[in-house]
Amino acid sequence: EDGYDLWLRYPPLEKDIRDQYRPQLQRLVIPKSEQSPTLKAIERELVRGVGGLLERRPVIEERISGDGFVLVATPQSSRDVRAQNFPLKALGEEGYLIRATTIRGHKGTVVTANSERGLLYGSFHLLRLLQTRSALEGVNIETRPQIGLRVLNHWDNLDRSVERGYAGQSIWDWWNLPDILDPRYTDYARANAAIGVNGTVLNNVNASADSLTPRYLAKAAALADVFRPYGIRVYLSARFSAPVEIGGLDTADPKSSAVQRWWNEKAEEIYRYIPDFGGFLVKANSEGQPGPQDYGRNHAEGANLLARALKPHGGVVMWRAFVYQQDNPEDRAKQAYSDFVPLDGQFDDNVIVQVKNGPIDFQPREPFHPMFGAMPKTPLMMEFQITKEYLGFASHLAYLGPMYEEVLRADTFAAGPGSTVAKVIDGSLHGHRLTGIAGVANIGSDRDWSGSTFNQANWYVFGRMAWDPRLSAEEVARDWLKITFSDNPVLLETGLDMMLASHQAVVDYMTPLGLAHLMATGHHYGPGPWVSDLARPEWNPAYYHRADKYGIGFDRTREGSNAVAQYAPAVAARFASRNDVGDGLLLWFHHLPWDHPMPSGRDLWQELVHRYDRGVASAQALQNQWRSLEPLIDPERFDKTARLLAVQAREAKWWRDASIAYFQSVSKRELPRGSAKPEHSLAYYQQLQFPWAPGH
Ligand code: BDP
Repeated sequence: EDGYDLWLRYPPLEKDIRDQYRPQLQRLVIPKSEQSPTLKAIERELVRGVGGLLERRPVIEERISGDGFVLVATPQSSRDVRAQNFPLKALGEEGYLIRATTIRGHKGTVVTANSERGLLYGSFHLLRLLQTRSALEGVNIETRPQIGLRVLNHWDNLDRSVERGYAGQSIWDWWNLPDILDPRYTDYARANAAIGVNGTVLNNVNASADSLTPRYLAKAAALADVFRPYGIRVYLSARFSAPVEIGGLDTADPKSSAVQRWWNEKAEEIYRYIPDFGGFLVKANSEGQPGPQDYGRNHAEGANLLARALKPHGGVVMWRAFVYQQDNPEDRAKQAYSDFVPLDGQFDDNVIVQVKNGPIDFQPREPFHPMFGAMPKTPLMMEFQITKEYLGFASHLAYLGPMYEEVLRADTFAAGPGSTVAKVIDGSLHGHRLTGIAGVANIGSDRDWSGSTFNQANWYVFGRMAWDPRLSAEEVARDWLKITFSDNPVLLETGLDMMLASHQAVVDYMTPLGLAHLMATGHHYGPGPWVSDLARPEWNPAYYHRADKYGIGFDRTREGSNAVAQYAPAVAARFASRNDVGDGLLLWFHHLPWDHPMPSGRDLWQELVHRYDRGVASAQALQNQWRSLEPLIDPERFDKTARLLAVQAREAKWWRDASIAYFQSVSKRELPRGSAKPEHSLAYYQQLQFPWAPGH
């Protein structure tokens, strides 16, 4: 058990369960009118999955000949399915139906859909039913994805380094592509198809123009060929200045006809390599990347340039809203909204604007981004980070399900109560057909893909919530635990406790009470709340916490930066109120005196220390809980996880001690009784250096 199998683990189920399933899954009927690679993939997966879980290979049949069949077919490919008249209309291109039924006197299960892709997703769901020991009798599942583009963003460079990647090198072996096709590519596609991911952006948003050269297009095309049977489209991050860098032009100005021609021809070329190419992801005028503003044009003009090149081929542009500039020193949290909201209505219809979940940058906790709900005429897609750049890299356990859930369920009030972020991105709030969600991948060449077993759960929950943003973090975690380990009730109870507590634990020991961006320079791993010497003000932790002798926090109310005004009035009023904002975001929106009374009866200073202590205690608890599971888990995965949890417990204390040492030096307050002094002096924590931290 080295973790390679992810949620495609098919070890034999417990004997009594196997015995129940066997008669129900004796024969596999997959009519294949032609040589369809997707149908072949389905057959391979079902044979492997059912065969493994039940320790008995199903027989493959052309037609149903007895009880215990699994019929996987569309109405076009099977007369038996046609005759049943299943209600497939509402399932769209990717949805599916799984139903227990009787056909010509034989009892069995049907997986049906309007397309082979639907059959693929349905087949993986059927396997999930077995993996989670769910009953097949009377099964009746109808589902379709709520969001159209469900994509991973790989921040992978052509030299195989991964920006903010903590699980080895890039899985794309660019040098040896297209000739050598690592079997991992197929397993990657299987793993994604199993959770409904249908797109992948292969290269870093800080893109090299080389990815658009013929040499690299051939490599991307080879990957696209592997992924296609699994319903996964390939996208590329495009560098806005590519016409200059690889096109020999002297400008990348969207208004230049030479530039327009260049992109049109580039798009034609790409579609010759990859006929179903998905489109471009673009980071422009952000953190030094080139963009339309270099030529006095706005984001819409930049996005539309690329959109028009892709339009004839059916491609889309995912244009990122992650922008902040030096000339907006007042409040970085406000910039994306200020730049983009005035452009609402100016984007072409194959542009979707990709917005990070919060207004700053993947911090352990942020409020939802104020752009959600504020651009009714523009489709907006969510960008979550799966890799944990600001949550302890691959080392710390932080199950992100609760964080995703918190954001998706947040109410923007854009069209009255109930206007959740989920409804913005699934298109239902403002009637958009183009919808999307992206996750910055945590995948690398490590044997277990994500650097730890529990990190796999973050990839998993991203996919599941992308399909259905209304799922709860808890139900997904329960499925994942069953599939990854077993359905032992003790394991499930403890595992769920651990997973559901882990994100808040990290928030508590890193950035409690709505603090953010307290990480040290360069590595984003350890504490550096004292840092205040970086060139740009908004790169410094001190800019974010604003702590001094009198108090702490960022005033974003009307008296401060007034960032609250970017939210709908009901939300703005809540965020602007010290009493209603809730302690999770208190210091995000308010600068308060150290003796500000908290609902707990403590004052703010004591509460801050208490949260750090609580975070350390939770990290310790994770370690102890895991230890109690030793008899229930295979030694390999148990041991690696135990070692990582020991690292986390130690580093939670480092975070707590360093942060308290610093904040105490500023607040000049006594530690509350019972709270231990930091182990070392502030100077000790300040001089720690990590020049070789991964993921730069
Ligand atoms: C920040 C990362 C940086 C990314 C940037 C982005 O530190 O490496 O390039 O986001 O999303 O979180 O573009």
